[in-house]
Amino acid sequence: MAGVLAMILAGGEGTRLQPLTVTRSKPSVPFGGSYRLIDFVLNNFVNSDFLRIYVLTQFKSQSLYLHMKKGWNVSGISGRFIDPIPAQMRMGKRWYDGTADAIYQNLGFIELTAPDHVCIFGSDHIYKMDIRQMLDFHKEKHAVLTVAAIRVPIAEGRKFGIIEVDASGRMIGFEEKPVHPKPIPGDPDHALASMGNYVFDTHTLFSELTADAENEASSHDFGRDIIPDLYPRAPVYVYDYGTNKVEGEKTGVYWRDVGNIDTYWQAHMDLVSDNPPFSLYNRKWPLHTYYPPVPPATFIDTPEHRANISHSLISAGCYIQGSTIERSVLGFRCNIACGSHIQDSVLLGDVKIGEGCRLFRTIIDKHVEIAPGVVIGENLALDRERFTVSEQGIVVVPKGARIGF
Ligand code: ADQ
Ligand code: ADP
Repeated sequence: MAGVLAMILAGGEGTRLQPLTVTRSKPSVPFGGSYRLIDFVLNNFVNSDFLRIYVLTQFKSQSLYLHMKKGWNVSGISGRFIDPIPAQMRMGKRWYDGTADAIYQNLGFIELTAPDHVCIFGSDHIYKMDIRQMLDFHKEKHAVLTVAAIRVPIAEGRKFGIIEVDASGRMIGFEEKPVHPKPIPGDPDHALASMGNYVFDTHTLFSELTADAENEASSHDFGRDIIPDLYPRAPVYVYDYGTNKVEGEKTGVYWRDVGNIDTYWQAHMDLVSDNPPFSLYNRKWPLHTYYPPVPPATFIDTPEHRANISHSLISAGCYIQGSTIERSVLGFRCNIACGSHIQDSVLLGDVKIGEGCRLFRTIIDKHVEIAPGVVIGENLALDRERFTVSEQGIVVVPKGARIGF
């Protein structure tokens, strides 16, 4: 697949995920115990056999950079690379304006690799996708641009680019984040949303981005400017993600935008539900990430309390003494003292919980220490005074906090 280059947009500020994005960019937010958000798109490329990948960073990129260096270092094998590119003001003294400008400022890297096709993908979503199938579709249709799309409930339509297609799959309408999203004909409850993943012919990408850069009225964004301008005058096609088949997968397609605390928490609850709609166990689609050198998770009964764990994901390096953990996800190196009860919660890693604590519907960021006997998530009025509480009542304890000392 020498003709394909991947450019991953990983500069997202993630303001709606605060406080998880106070020190790190959205793509480096930990997810699912052992992973970071960026891992899912990287695994999609690597498992599709595409190994020429640039990752464009901008905001608060140190944590992302470190994760990539430790977990995704394939440089050195000729022709294969996964390289982070920091924003470098190559086009003058300014950061990236929009997603199209992020690519425009790095066209030089595309010239260096001279691909036939450039895949421009976001890095904020939980999903699996065999990208080869999207590329095949793009070639079959002789498209200059192909946009991946998924059906979403009409009420969520205003968060996305909303697409209209003709019977052949050609784009005939596109509105970025419309106030009144158009439903799919014959299906009034759903709209067709752009997943923010694009396959471009290199030539078209160059000419469109160069013209856009000269347009002072443009915000230099794929969704707001490039796509609406291109589809009426050139063959832009829409790839239906619902038809994508990942080898070894037993569930249907799953795609989640974890843009705010509630959707981030809900995607974790999906992982620990009775029949998880997203599997971490498909050996044909291994989910690579960085694993720290820590021992296996350890569970110990104490004379007074049994360790009682159900419907939970517990990462390596955790040490759990005589506590109950239900429907929760624990990242690396969580230490839970005896007599605690953790339910419907997400601990990002390096968290220390004292004896007899109770956590309910709580997200705890890294490096947090909680004193014995602290209760979080049962009295939201009190929690609002000390923590961030989401619309749906999920409490978030920020990174590095020491609670109850
Ligand atoms: P949004 O998700 O709102 O809409 P945006 O915030 O631009 O789009 O983020 C797209 C991707 O680019 C993300 O992965 C983000 O991390 C990254 N990114 C954002 N700004 C960046 C910058 N300056 N430099 C580098 N990377 C950056 C888009 C589309 C919609 C589509 C949704 C799907 O515009 O049409 O429906 O994605 O979620
Ligand atoms: P994360 O919570 O994203 O894993 P860590 O706390 O493990 O972040 O730190 C990862 C790296 O990110 C650190 O080694 C450090 O280099 C950088 N980092 C974290 N927080 C900050 C900060 N407030 N300012 C600058 N760099 C930071």
